Amino acid sequence: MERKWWHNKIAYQIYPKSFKDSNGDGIGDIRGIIEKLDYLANLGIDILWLSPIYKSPLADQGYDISDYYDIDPRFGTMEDLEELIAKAKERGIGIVMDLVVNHCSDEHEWFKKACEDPDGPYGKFFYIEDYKEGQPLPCNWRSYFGGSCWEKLPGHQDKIYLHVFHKKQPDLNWENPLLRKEVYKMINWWLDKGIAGFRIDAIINIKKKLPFKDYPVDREDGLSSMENMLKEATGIGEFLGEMAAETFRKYDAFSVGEVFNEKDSELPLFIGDNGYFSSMFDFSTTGLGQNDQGFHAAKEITPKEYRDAIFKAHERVEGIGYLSNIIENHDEPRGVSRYIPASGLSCKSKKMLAGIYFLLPGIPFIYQGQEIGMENLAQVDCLDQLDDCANIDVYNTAINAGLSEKEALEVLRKHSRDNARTPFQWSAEKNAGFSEAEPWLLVNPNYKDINWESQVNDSDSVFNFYKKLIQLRKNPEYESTLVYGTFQPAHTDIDNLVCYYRRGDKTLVVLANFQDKSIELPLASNINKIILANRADITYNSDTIKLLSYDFLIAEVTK
Ligand code: TEU
Ligand code: CA
Repeated sequence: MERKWWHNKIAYQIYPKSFKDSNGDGIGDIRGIIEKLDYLANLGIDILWLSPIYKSPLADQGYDISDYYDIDPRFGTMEDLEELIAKAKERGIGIVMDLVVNHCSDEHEWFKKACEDPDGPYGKFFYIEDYKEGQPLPCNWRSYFGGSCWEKLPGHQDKIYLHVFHKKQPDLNWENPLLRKEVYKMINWWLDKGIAGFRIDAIINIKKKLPFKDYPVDREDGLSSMENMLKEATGIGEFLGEMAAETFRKYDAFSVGEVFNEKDSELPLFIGDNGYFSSMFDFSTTGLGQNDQGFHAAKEITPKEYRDAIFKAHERVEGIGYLSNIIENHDEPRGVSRYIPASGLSCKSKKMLAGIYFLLPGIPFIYQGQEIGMENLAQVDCLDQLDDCANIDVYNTAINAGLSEKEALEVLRKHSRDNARTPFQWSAEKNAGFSEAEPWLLVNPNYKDINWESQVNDSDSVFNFYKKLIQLRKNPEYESTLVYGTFQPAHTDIDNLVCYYRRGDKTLVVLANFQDKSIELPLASNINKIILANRADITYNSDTIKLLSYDFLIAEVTK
Protein backbone atom coordinates (compact mmCIF):
# COMPACT_ATOMS: atom_id res chain seq x y z
CA MET A 1 0.00 0.00 0.00
CA GLU A 2 1.16 3.47 -0.81
CA ARG A 3 2.05 5.51 2.30
CA LYS A 4 -0.10 8.57 2.93
CA TRP A 5 0.21 11.49 5.31
CA TRP A 6 -2.92 10.55 7.23
CA HIS A 7 -1.97 6.97 8.04
CA ASN A 8 -0.31 7.79 11.37
CA LYS A 9 -2.78 10.46 12.47
CA ILE A 10 -5.15 10.59 15.41
CA ALA A 11 -8.51 12.23 14.75
CA TYR A 12 -11.02 13.87 17.06
CA GLN A 13 -14.65 14.67 16.33
CA ILE A 14 -16.24 17.82 17.68
CA TYR A 15 -19.99 18.26 17.83
CA PRO A 16 -19.78 22.06 17.93
CA LYS A 17 -23.15 22.72 19.52
CA SER A 18 -22.10 20.77 22.62
CA PHE A 19 -18.34 21.33 22.92
CA LYS A 20 -17.82 24.77 24.46
CA ASP A 21 -19.97 27.89 24.55
CA SER A 22 -17.86 31.07 24.44
CA ASN A 23 -20.56 33.76 24.57
CA GLY A 24 -23.08 32.52 27.11
CA ASP A 25 -26.04 31.68 24.88
CA GLY A 26 -26.06 28.00 25.83
CA ILE A 27 -24.86 26.89 22.39
CA GLY A 28 -21.32 25.72 21.71
CA ASP A 29 -19.48 27.71 19.04
CA ILE A 30 -16.32 28.15 16.99
CA ARG A 31 -14.72 30.54 19.49
CA GLY A 32 -15.33 27.88 22.12
CA ILE A 33 -13.30 25.47 19.98
CA ILE A 34 -10.53 28.06 19.58
CA GLU A 35 -10.42 28.40 23.40
CA LYS A 36 -9.88 24.67 23.66
CA LEU A 37 -7.28 24.26 20.90
CA ASP A 38 -4.47 23.91 23.41
CA TYR A 39 -6.49 21.23 25.15
CA LEU A 40 -6.70 19.31 21.88
CA ALA A 41 -3.05 19.88 20.99
CA ASN A 42 -2.02 18.72 24.43
CA LEU A 43 -4.13 15.60 24.07
CA GLY A 44 -2.11 14.88 20.94
CA ILE A 45 -4.63 14.92 18.15
CA ASP A 46 -3.77 15.76 14.53
CA ILE A 47 -7.07 15.88 12.67
CA LEU A 48 -10.14 17.72 13.92
CA TRP A 49 -13.47 16.84 12.31
CA LEU A 50 -16.19 19.41 12.94
CA SER A 51 -19.80 18.32 12.59
CA PRO A 52 -21.59 20.91 10.42
CA ILE A 53 -21.34 24.60 11.30
CA TYR A 54 -22.70 25.91 7.99
CA LYS A 55 -25.76 28.12 7.81
CA SER A 56 -28.71 25.93 8.73
CA PRO A 57 -32.19 25.94 10.25
CA LEU A 58 -30.81 23.14 12.48
CA ALA A 59 -33.76 20.82 11.80
CA ASP A 60 -31.22 17.99 11.96
CA GLN A 61 -28.58 19.94 13.91
CA GLY A 62 -26.78 21.38 10.91
CA TYR A 63 -27.02 18.30 8.67
CA ASP A 64 -29.57 20.43 6.80
CA ILE A 65 -27.49 23.12 5.12
CA SER A 66 -29.06 26.28 3.72
CA ASP A 67 -25.77 27.86 2.59
CA TYR A 68 -22.61 25.82 1.99
CA TYR A 69 -20.51 28.99 1.77
CA ASP A 70 -21.51 30.56 5.07
CA ILE A 71 -21.35 29.86 8.81
CA ASP A 72 -24.43 29.77 10.96
CA PRO A 73 -24.42 32.82 13.26
CA ARG A 74 -25.14 30.56 16.22
CA PHE A 75 -21.71 29.00 15.66
CA GLY A 76 -19.86 32.22 14.77
CA THR A 77 -18.55 33.85 11.62
CA MET A 78 -16.37 32.93 8.66
CA GLU A 79 -13.59 35.00 10.30
CA ASP A 80 -13.86 32.83 13.41
CA LEU A 81 -13.52 29.72 11.29
CA GLU A 82 -10.54 31.12 9.38
CA GLU A 83 -8.90 31.92 12.69
CA LEU A 84 -9.61 28.36 13.87
CA ILE A 85 -8.09 26.88 10.70
CA ALA A 86 -4.97 29.05 11.10
CA LYS A 87 -4.52 28.49 14.82
CA ALA A 88 -5.10 24.76 14.45
CA LYS A 89 -2.47 24.65 11.71
CA GLU A 90 0.05 26.38 14.03
CA ARG A 91 -0.47 23.45 16.38
CA GLY A 92 -0.12 20.85 13.66
CA ILE A 93 -3.85 20.15 13.57
CA GLY A 94 -5.78 19.92 10.28
CA ILE A 95 -9.46 20.84 10.17
CA VAL A 96 -11.81 18.38 8.50
CA MET A 97 -15.24 19.73 7.58
CA ASP A 98 -18.44 17.73 7.28
CA LEU A 99 -19.57 17.31 3.68
CA VAL A 100 -23.35 16.92 3.56
CA VAL A 101 -24.33 16.56 -0.08
CA ASN A 102 -26.89 13.80 -0.22
CA HIS A 103 -29.34 16.56 0.61
CA CYS A 104 -29.46 20.22 1.51
CA SER A 105 -31.99 22.21 3.54
CA ASP A 106 -35.43 23.11 2.21
CA GLU A 107 -34.31 26.65 3.03
CA HIS A 108 -31.38 26.48 0.58
CA GLU A 109 -31.82 28.83 -2.36
CA TRP A 110 -31.65 25.89 -4.80
CA PHE A 111 -34.76 24.41 -3.23
CA LYS A 112 -36.52 27.76 -3.03
CA LYS A 113 -35.89 28.25 -6.76
CA ALA A 114 -37.07 24.69 -7.43
CA CYS A 115 -40.33 25.50 -5.65
CA GLU A 116 -40.72 28.67 -7.70
CA ASP A 117 -40.17 26.81 -10.96
CA PRO A 118 -40.16 23.01 -10.63
CA ASP A 119 -39.59 22.60 -14.38
CA GLY A 120 -36.65 25.02 -14.43
CA PRO A 121 -32.95 24.21 -13.91
CA TYR A 122 -33.17 24.05 -10.10
CA GLY A 123 -36.13 21.72 -10.21
CA LYS A 124 -33.67 19.24 -11.72
CA PHE A 125 -31.38 19.59 -8.67
CA PHE A 126 -33.94 17.55 -6.74
CA TYR A 127 -36.24 14.58 -7.21
CA ILE A 128 -39.61 16.16 -7.94
CA GLU A 129 -42.51 14.06 -9.19
CA ASP A 130 -46.08 14.74 -10.27
CA TYR A 131 -48.68 13.60 -7.82
CA LYS A 132 -52.46 13.37 -7.76
CA GLU A 133 -54.31 13.12 -4.45
CA GLY A 134 -55.46 9.55 -3.89
CA GLN A 135 -52.86 8.05 -6.25
CA PRO A 136 -50.08 5.81 -4.97
CA LEU A 137 -46.72 7.52 -4.23
CA PRO A 138 -43.80 6.81 -6.61
CA CYS A 139 -42.35 4.39 -4.04
CA ASN A 140 -42.85 3.13 -0.50
CA TRP A 141 -39.42 3.87 0.96
CA ARG A 142 -39.33 4.72 4.66
CA SER A 143 -37.34 7.84 5.48
CA TYR A 144 -34.58 7.28 8.04
CA PHE A 145 -36.47 9.42 10.52
CA GLY A 146 -39.77 7.59 9.98
CA GLY A 147 -42.71 8.04 7.64
CA SER A 148 -42.79 8.25 3.86
CA CYS A 149 -39.84 9.80 2.03
CA TRP A 150 -42.25 11.90 -0.09
CA GLU A 151 -43.58 15.32 0.83
CA LYS A 152 -45.74 17.90 -0.97
CA LEU A 153 -43.66 20.47 -2.79
CA PRO A 154 -44.43 23.82 -1.11
CA GLY A 155 -46.75 25.87 -3.32
CA HIS A 156 -47.68 22.93 -5.55
CA GLN A 157 -50.67 20.69 -4.81
CA ASP A 158 -49.71 18.37 -7.69
CA LYS A 159 -46.01 17.83 -6.98
CA ILE A 160 -43.97 16.00 -4.38
CA TYR A 161 -40.24 15.79 -3.59
CA LEU A 162 -38.01 13.05 -2.19
CA HIS A 163 -36.29 13.22 1.20
CA VAL A 164 -34.65 10.07 2.55
CA PHE A 165 -33.95 11.87 5.84
CA HIS A 166 -36.07 14.69 7.37
CA LYS A 167 -38.63 16.49 5.23
CA LYS A 168 -36.49 19.59 5.69
CA GLN A 169 -33.65 17.69 3.94
CA PRO A 170 -34.65 17.35 0.25
CA ASP A 171 -32.39 14.91 -1.61
CA LEU A 172 -30.06 16.35 -4.24
CA ASN A 173 -30.23 14.71 -7.64
CA TRP A 174 -26.74 13.40 -8.37
CA GLU A 175 -27.81 12.15 -11.77
CA ASN A 176 -27.75 15.80 -12.85
CA PRO A 177 -24.22 16.81 -13.98
CA LEU A 178 -24.94 20.48 -13.20
CA LEU A 179 -25.63 19.62 -9.56
CA ARG A 180 -22.43 17.59 -9.35
CA LYS A 181 -20.46 20.48 -10.79
CA GLU A 182 -21.85 22.82 -8.12
CA VAL A 183 -20.91 20.34 -5.40
CA TYR A 184 -17.31 19.96 -6.65
CA LYS A 185 -16.94 23.73 -6.94
CA MET A 186 -18.01 24.09 -3.32
CA ILE A 187 -15.66 21.33 -2.11
CA ASN A 188 -12.70 22.96 -3.85
CA TRP A 189 -13.64 26.38 -2.46
CA TRP A 190 -13.26 24.91 1.01
CA LEU A 191 -10.06 23.04 0.20
CA ASP A 192 -8.63 26.32 -1.11
CA LYS A 193 -9.24 27.75 2.34
CA GLY A 194 -6.65 25.35 3.69
CA ILE A 195 -8.73 22.69 5.37
CA ALA A 196 -7.25 19.18 5.54
CA GLY A 197 -10.25 17.39 4.14
CA PHE A 198 -13.78 16.16 4.64
CA ARG A 199 -15.90 13.62 6.46
CA ILE A 200 -18.53 12.66 3.94
CA ASP A 201 -22.03 12.33 5.28
CA ALA A 202 -24.55 9.64 4.37
CA ILE A 203 -22.84 9.31 1.00
CA ILE A 204 -24.11 5.84 0.21
CA ASN A 205 -27.56 7.35 -0.35
CA ILE A 206 -26.63 9.52 -3.34
CA LYS A 207 -27.32 6.71 -5.80
CA LYS A 208 -30.98 5.81 -6.06
CA LYS A 209 -32.37 2.79 -7.85
CA LEU A 210 -34.42 4.39 -10.61
CA PRO A 211 -37.15 4.41 -11.80
CA PHE A 212 -38.82 4.59 -8.36
CA LYS A 213 -40.55 1.41 -7.32
CA ASP A 214 -41.92 -0.29 -4.21
CA TYR A 215 -39.97 -2.81 -2.15
CA PRO A 216 -41.39 -5.43 0.23
CA VAL A 217 -43.20 -3.88 3.18
CA ASP A 218 -41.24 -4.65 6.36
CA ARG A 219 -43.17 -2.92 9.15
CA GLU A 220 -46.75 -2.11 10.09
CA ASP A 221 -46.39 1.36 8.60
CA GLY A 222 -46.67 -0.22 5.15
CA LEU A 223 -43.24 1.08 4.14
CA SER A 224 -39.92 -0.48 3.21
CA SER A 225 -36.46 0.13 4.68
CA MET A 226 -34.12 2.23 2.55
CA GLU A 227 -31.65 -0.65 2.72
CA ASN A 228 -33.81 -2.68 0.36
CA MET A 229 -33.50 -0.02 -2.31
CA LEU A 230 -29.79 0.62 -1.67
CA LYS A 231 -28.96 -3.05 -2.21
CA GLU A 232 -30.19 -2.71 -5.78
CA ALA A 233 -28.71 0.71 -6.52
CA THR A 234 -25.54 0.09 -8.52
CA GLY A 235 -23.24 2.61 -10.13
CA ILE A 236 -22.40 4.90 -7.20
CA GLY A 237 -18.73 4.47 -8.12
CA GLU A 238 -19.10 6.71 -11.13
CA PHE A 239 -20.14 9.61 -8.91
CA LEU A 240 -17.59 8.91 -6.20
CA GLY A 241 -14.71 8.43 -8.64
CA GLU A 242 -15.57 11.65 -10.38
CA MET A 243 -15.82 13.53 -7.09
CA ALA A 244 -12.42 12.23 -5.90
CA ALA A 245 -10.76 13.15 -9.20
CA GLU A 246 -12.34 16.61 -9.36
CA THR A 247 -11.65 17.50 -5.72
CA PHE A 248 -9.86 15.54 -2.95
CA ARG A 249 -7.09 14.01 -5.05
CA LYS A 250 -6.03 17.34 -6.51
CA TYR A 251 -5.33 18.56 -2.98
CA ASP A 252 -4.04 15.32 -1.43
CA ALA A 253 -6.89 15.89 1.03
CA PHE A 254 -8.02 13.45 3.69
CA SER A 255 -11.51 12.10 3.05
CA VAL A 256 -13.39 9.70 5.27
CA GLY A 257 -16.68 8.29 4.07
CA GLU A 258 -19.76 7.42 6.05
CA VAL A 259 -20.21 4.25 4.04
CA PHE A 260 -22.53 1.35 4.82
CA ASN A 261 -23.38 -1.87 2.99
CA GLU A 262 -20.40 -1.90 0.63
CA LYS A 263 -19.60 -5.22 -0.97
CA ASP A 264 -16.25 -7.00 -0.47
CA SER A 265 -15.42 -6.58 -4.12
CA GLU A 266 -15.86 -2.80 -3.82
CA LEU A 267 -13.37 -2.31 -0.97
CA PRO A 268 -10.34 -1.54 -3.16
CA LEU A 269 -12.44 0.99 -5.05
CA PHE A 270 -13.56 2.71 -1.86
CA ILE A 271 -10.38 2.76 0.22
CA GLY A 272 -7.58 1.12 -1.80
CA ASP A 273 -4.67 3.14 -3.25
CA ASN A 274 -6.42 5.77 -5.33
CA GLY A 275 -9.77 4.82 -3.81
CA TYR A 276 -12.72 7.19 -3.72
CA PHE A 277 -11.87 7.96 -0.08
CA SER A 278 -8.77 7.96 2.11
CA SER A 279 -10.65 5.86 4.60
CA MET A 280 -14.14 4.93 5.74
CA PHE A 281 -15.60 4.38 9.18
CA ASP A 282 -15.77 0.93 10.68
CA PHE A 283 -19.45 0.65 11.60
CA SER A 284 -19.23 -3.09 12.15
CA THR A 285 -20.19 -2.76 15.84
CA THR A 286 -22.75 0.06 15.71
CA GLY A 287 -25.49 -2.11 14.23
CA LEU A 288 -24.87 -5.10 16.52
CA GLY A 289 -27.88 -6.45 18.35
CA GLN A 290 -30.27 -4.60 16.03
CA ASN A 291 -32.84 -5.83 13.56
CA ASP A 292 -35.15 -4.12 11.09
CA GLN A 293 -38.03 -3.78 13.57
CA GLY A 294 -36.61 -0.77 15.39
CA PHE A 295 -34.48 0.06 18.42
CA HIS A 296 -36.99 -1.38 20.89
CA ALA A 297 -36.23 -4.83 19.49
CA ALA A 298 -32.44 -4.45 19.90
CA LYS A 299 -30.55 -7.02 21.97
CA GLU A 300 -27.63 -6.55 24.37
CA ILE A 301 -24.26 -6.97 22.70
CA THR A 302 -21.91 -9.63 24.01
CA PRO A 303 -18.11 -9.16 24.19
CA LYS A 304 -17.75 -12.02 21.74
CA GLU A 305 -20.00 -10.32 19.20
CA TYR A 306 -18.08 -7.10 19.64
CA ARG A 307 -14.71 -8.79 19.16
CA ASP A 308 -15.81 -10.91 16.21
CA ALA A 309 -17.22 -7.83 14.46
CA ILE A 310 -14.07 -5.70 14.74
CA PHE A 311 -11.82 -8.61 13.86
CA LYS A 312 -13.82 -9.44 10.76
CA ALA A 313 -13.89 -5.81 9.68
CA HIS A 314 -10.12 -5.44 9.91
CA GLU A 315 -9.28 -8.79 8.37
CA ARG A 316 -11.53 -7.84 5.48
CA VAL A 317 -9.54 -4.72 4.62
CA GLU A 318 -6.05 -6.06 5.46
CA GLY A 319 -3.69 -5.25 2.62
CA ILE A 320 -6.32 -3.08 0.90
CA GLY A 321 -6.73 0.07 2.98
CA TYR A 322 -7.40 1.54 6.39
CA LEU A 323 -10.62 1.91 8.32
CA SER A 324 -11.36 4.81 10.65
CA ASN A 325 -12.04 3.31 14.05
CA ILE A 326 -14.66 4.59 16.46
CA ILE A 327 -16.48 3.47 19.56
CA GLU A 328 -19.11 6.18 19.15
CA ASN A 329 -20.02 9.34 17.27
CA HIS A 330 -22.82 11.93 17.34
CA ASP A 331 -25.29 9.37 15.94
CA GLU A 332 -24.59 6.64 18.46
CA PRO A 333 -25.09 6.15 22.16
CA ARG A 334 -21.91 6.33 24.25
CA GLY A 335 -19.72 3.30 23.46
CA VAL A 336 -18.85 2.55 27.08
CA SER A 337 -22.55 2.29 27.96
CA ARG A 338 -23.30 0.26 24.89
CA TYR A 339 -20.54 -2.33 24.73
CA ILE A 340 -19.62 -2.80 28.40
CA PRO A 341 -22.26 -4.57 30.52
CA ALA A 342 -23.70 -2.10 33.08
CA SER A 343 -22.47 -4.27 35.95
CA GLY A 344 -18.90 -3.99 34.70
CA LEU A 345 -18.80 -0.30 33.81
CA SER A 346 -15.85 1.38 35.53
CA CYS A 347 -12.80 3.49 34.72
CA LYS A 348 -10.90 0.27 34.29
CA SER A 349 -13.27 -1.25 31.74
CA LYS A 350 -13.50 2.08 29.90
CA LYS A 351 -9.72 2.02 29.51
CA MET A 352 -9.93 -1.55 28.26
CA LEU A 353 -12.44 -0.63 25.55
CA ALA A 354 -10.27 2.33 24.60
CA GLY A 355 -7.18 0.14 24.28
CA ILE A 356 -8.94 -2.52 22.21
CA TYR A 357 -10.06 -0.18 19.44
CA PHE A 358 -7.16 2.27 19.56
CA LEU A 359 -4.41 -0.19 18.68
CA LEU A 360 -6.13 -1.78 15.71
CA PRO A 361 -4.85 -0.93 12.24
CA GLY A 362 -6.49 2.24 10.93
CA ILE A 363 -7.08 5.77 12.06
CA PRO A 364 -8.43 6.16 15.60
CA PHE A 365 -11.22 8.73 15.95
CA ILE A 366 -12.11 10.01 19.40
CA TYR A 367 -15.56 11.52 19.77
CA GLN A 368 -15.69 14.48 22.17
CA GLY A 369 -16.12 13.39 25.77
CA GLN A 370 -15.11 9.82 25.03
CA GLU A 371 -11.63 10.65 26.37
CA ILE A 372 -13.11 11.36 29.81
CA GLY A 373 -15.39 8.34 29.74
CA MET A 374 -18.70 10.15 29.24
CA GLU A 375 -21.70 7.83 29.56
CA ASN A 376 -25.31 7.58 28.37
CA LEU A 377 -28.03 9.30 30.35
CA ALA A 378 -29.15 7.25 33.34
CA GLN A 379 -32.77 8.33 33.04
CA VAL A 380 -35.15 9.95 30.56
CA ASP A 381 -38.40 11.23 32.06
CA CYS A 382 -40.21 12.57 29.01
CA LEU A 383 -39.73 13.22 25.30
CA ASP A 384 -39.38 16.97 25.88
CA GLN A 385 -36.23 16.45 27.85
CA LEU A 386 -34.50 15.42 24.62
CA ASP A 387 -34.05 17.17 21.30
CA ASP A 388 -33.08 14.98 18.33
CA CYS A 389 -35.52 14.86 15.41
CA ALA A 390 -35.01 11.09 15.20
CA ASN A 391 -36.42 10.49 18.71
CA ILE A 392 -40.09 10.72 17.89
CA ASP A 393 -39.99 7.86 15.40
CA VAL A 394 -37.96 5.68 17.74
CA TYR A 395 -40.57 6.38 20.44
CA ASN A 396 -43.62 5.84 18.22
CA THR A 397 -42.24 2.65 16.72
CA ALA A 398 -41.82 1.29 20.25
CA ILE A 399 -45.34 2.35 21.28
CA ASN A 400 -46.83 0.81 18.13
CA ALA A 401 -45.03 -2.43 18.95
CA GLY A 402 -46.95 -2.50 22.24
CA LEU A 403 -44.44 -1.02 24.68
CA SER A 404 -45.66 1.25 27.48
CA GLU A 405 -44.69 4.95 27.56
CA LYS A 406 -42.18 4.21 30.26
CA GLU A 407 -40.64 1.39 28.26
CA ALA A 408 -40.50 3.55 25.12
CA LEU A 409 -38.61 6.23 27.07
CA GLU A 410 -36.23 3.55 28.24
CA VAL A 411 -35.58 2.67 24.58
CA LEU A 412 -34.65 6.31 23.98
CA ARG A 413 -32.52 6.39 27.08
CA LYS A 414 -30.45 3.59 25.65
CA HIS A 415 -30.48 4.44 21.96
CA SER A 416 -31.16 8.15 21.44
CA ARG A 417 -28.50 10.07 19.56
CA ASP A 418 -28.85 12.71 22.27
CA ASN A 419 -26.80 10.48 24.56
CA ALA A 420 -23.71 11.57 22.67
CA ARG A 421 -24.90 15.15 22.24
CA THR A 422 -25.18 16.29 25.86
CA PRO A 423 -22.67 19.08 26.61
CA PHE A 424 -19.01 18.26 27.20
CA GLN A 425 -18.33 17.86 30.90
CA TRP A 426 -15.42 20.20 31.52
CA SER A 427 -15.80 20.57 35.29
CA ALA A 428 -18.03 20.07 38.32
CA GLU A 429 -19.07 23.73 38.15
CA LYS A 430 -22.42 25.06 36.95
CA ASN A 431 -23.53 23.55 33.61
CA ALA A 432 -20.44 21.34 33.73
CA GLY A 433 -18.32 24.35 32.77
CA PHE A 434 -19.78 24.18 29.25
CA SER A 435 -21.69 27.46 29.35
CA GLU A 436 -22.68 30.36 31.62
CA ALA A 437 -26.25 29.91 30.43
CA GLU A 438 -28.72 27.05 30.45
CA PRO A 439 -27.37 24.68 27.74
CA TRP A 440 -29.50 23.92 24.67
CA LEU A 441 -29.61 20.25 25.72
CA LEU A 442 -29.50 18.89 29.25
CA VAL A 443 -26.15 18.21 30.89
CA ASN A 444 -25.76 14.59 31.93
CA PRO A 445 -26.46 14.68 35.70
CA ASN A 446 -23.33 12.59 36.32
CA TYR A 447 -21.06 15.57 35.50
CA LYS A 448 -19.96 16.01 39.11
CA ASP A 449 -18.36 12.57 38.95
CA ILE A 450 -17.30 12.52 35.34
CA ASN A 451 -15.55 15.68 34.18
CA TRP A 452 -12.26 16.69 32.68
CA GLU A 453 -11.05 18.88 35.55
CA SER A 454 -11.18 16.00 38.01
CA GLN A 455 -9.16 13.78 35.67
CA VAL A 456 -6.46 15.98 34.24
CA ASN A 457 -4.08 15.67 37.19
CA ASP A 458 -4.91 12.09 38.03
CA SER A 459 -2.40 9.87 36.27
CA ASP A 460 -4.82 6.94 36.59
CA SER A 461 -7.75 8.68 34.93
CA VAL A 462 -9.49 7.61 31.74
CA PHE A 463 -8.34 10.92 30.24
CA ASN A 464 -4.68 10.21 30.95
CA PHE A 465 -5.07 6.69 29.62
CA TYR A 466 -6.23 8.11 26.30
CA LYS A 467 -3.23 10.42 26.35
CA LYS A 468 -0.95 7.44 26.90
CA LEU A 469 -2.58 5.56 24.02
CA ILE A 470 -1.99 8.54 21.75
CA GLN A 471 1.62 8.87 22.91
CA LEU A 472 2.12 5.17 22.29
CA ARG A 473 0.87 5.43 18.70
CA LYS A 474 3.34 8.27 18.21
CA ASN A 475 6.28 6.71 20.04
CA PRO A 476 8.99 6.21 17.35
CA GLU A 477 9.81 2.81 18.83
CA TYR A 478 6.31 1.46 18.10
CA GLU A 479 4.77 3.81 15.57
CA SER A 480 5.59 1.90 12.40
CA THR A 481 4.35 -1.38 13.88
CA LEU A 482 1.13 0.15 15.15
CA VAL A 483 0.49 2.01 11.92
CA TYR A 484 1.76 -0.42 9.28
CA GLY A 485 2.11 -3.73 11.11
CA THR A 486 -0.09 -6.64 10.13
CA PHE A 487 -3.13 -7.62 12.16
CA GLN A 488 -3.56 -11.14 13.47
CA PRO A 489 -6.38 -12.25 15.74
CA ALA A 490 -5.55 -14.95 18.27
CA HIS A 491 -7.38 -17.10 20.84
CA THR A 492 -10.68 -16.50 19.08
CA ASP A 493 -11.94 -19.75 20.57
CA ILE A 494 -11.99 -18.15 24.03
CA ASP A 495 -15.15 -16.11 24.57
CA ASN A 496 -14.77 -12.73 26.27
CA LEU A 497 -11.10 -12.48 25.42
CA VAL A 498 -9.83 -10.00 22.88
CA CYS A 499 -6.37 -10.88 21.66
CA TYR A 500 -4.54 -9.72 18.58
CA TYR A 501 -1.01 -9.36 17.32
CA ARG A 502 0.45 -6.42 15.45
CA ARG A 503 3.59 -7.48 13.59
CA GLY A 504 6.02 -5.08 11.99
CA ASP A 505 9.51 -4.02 13.15
CA LYS A 506 8.34 -5.31 16.50
CA THR A 507 5.83 -7.92 17.53
CA LEU A 508 3.14 -6.57 19.82
CA VAL A 509 0.28 -8.39 21.47
CA VAL A 510 -2.94 -6.77 22.71
CA LEU A 511 -4.84 -8.66 25.40
CA ALA A 512 -8.15 -7.70 26.96
CA ASN A 513 -10.17 -9.76 29.40
CA PHE A 514 -13.64 -8.51 28.47
CA GLN A 515 -15.54 -9.98 31.44
CA ASP A 516 -16.10 -9.90 35.16
CA LYS A 517 -13.90 -12.88 36.05
CA SER A 518 -10.23 -13.73 35.82
CA ILE A 519 -8.58 -16.13 33.40
CA GLU A 520 -5.20 -17.74 33.02
CA LEU A 521 -3.94 -17.87 29.50
CA PRO A 522 -1.18 -19.90 27.87
CA LEU A 523 1.37 -17.72 26.08
CA ALA A 524 2.61 -18.66 22.64
CA SER A 525 5.54 -16.29 22.89
CA ASN A 526 7.64 -14.70 25.62
CA ILE A 527 6.59 -11.30 26.86
CA ASN A 528 9.59 -8.96 26.80
CA LYS A 529 7.76 -6.11 28.45
CA ILE A 530 4.31 -4.72 29.04
CA ILE A 531 4.18 -1.35 27.32
CA LEU A 532 0.84 -0.11 28.63
CA ALA A 533 -1.83 -1.64 30.85
CA ASN A 534 -4.88 -0.62 32.87
CA ARG A 535 -3.53 -2.39 35.97
CA ALA A 536 0.02 -1.90 37.25
CA ASP A 537 0.74 -5.34 38.66
CA ILE A 538 -0.24 -7.81 35.96
CA THR A 539 1.82 -10.96 36.48
CA TYR A 540 3.10 -13.44 33.91
CA ASN A 541 5.82 -16.01 33.46
CA SER A 542 7.35 -17.60 30.40
CA ASP A 543 4.29 -19.61 29.45
CA THR A 544 1.20 -18.18 31.17
CA ILE A 545 -0.37 -14.87 32.08
CA LYS A 546 -3.11 -14.17 34.59
CA LEU A 547 -5.71 -11.59 33.70
CA LEU A 548 -8.21 -10.22 36.21
CA SER A 549 -11.59 -8.85 35.19
CA TYR A 550 -11.38 -6.16 32.51
CA ASP A 551 -7.57 -6.25 32.46
CA PHE A 552 -6.05 -4.74 29.36
CA LEU A 553 -2.46 -4.66 28.18
CA ILE A 554 -0.25 -4.26 25.17
CA ALA A 555 3.10 -5.98 25.33
CA GLU A 556 6.18 -6.52 23.24
CA VAL A 557 6.79 -10.20 22.59
CA THR A 558 9.63 -12.21 21.08
CA LYS A 559 7.81 -13.45 17.99
O1 TEU B 1 -26.07 9.88 9.28
C1 TEU B 1 -26.48 8.98 8.33
C2 TEU B 1 -27.06 7.69 8.79
O2 TEU B 1 -27.29 6.87 7.94
C3 TEU B 1 -27.44 7.33 10.19
O3 TEU B 1 -26.43 7.20 11.10
C4 TEU B 1 -28.62 8.15 10.70
O4 TEU B 1 -28.21 9.18 11.52
C5 TEU B 1 -29.57 7.29 11.52
O5 TEU B 1 -29.93 6.20 10.76
C6 TEU B 1 -30.82 8.07 11.88
O6 TEU B 1 -31.33 7.61 13.08
C7 TEU B 1 -25.65 11.15 8.86
C8 TEU B 1 -25.31 12.05 10.01
O7 TEU B 1 -24.21 11.52 10.71
C9 TEU B 1 -26.52 12.25 10.86
O8 TEU B 1 -26.25 13.01 12.01
C10 TEU B 1 -27.56 12.93 10.01
O9 TEU B 1 -28.76 13.00 10.71
C11 TEU B 1 -27.79 12.20 8.69
O10 TEU B 1 -26.60 11.79 8.05
C12 TEU B 1 -28.48 13.11 7.72
O11 TEU B 1 -27.61 14.11 7.28
CA1 CA C 1 -22.46 30.31 21.96
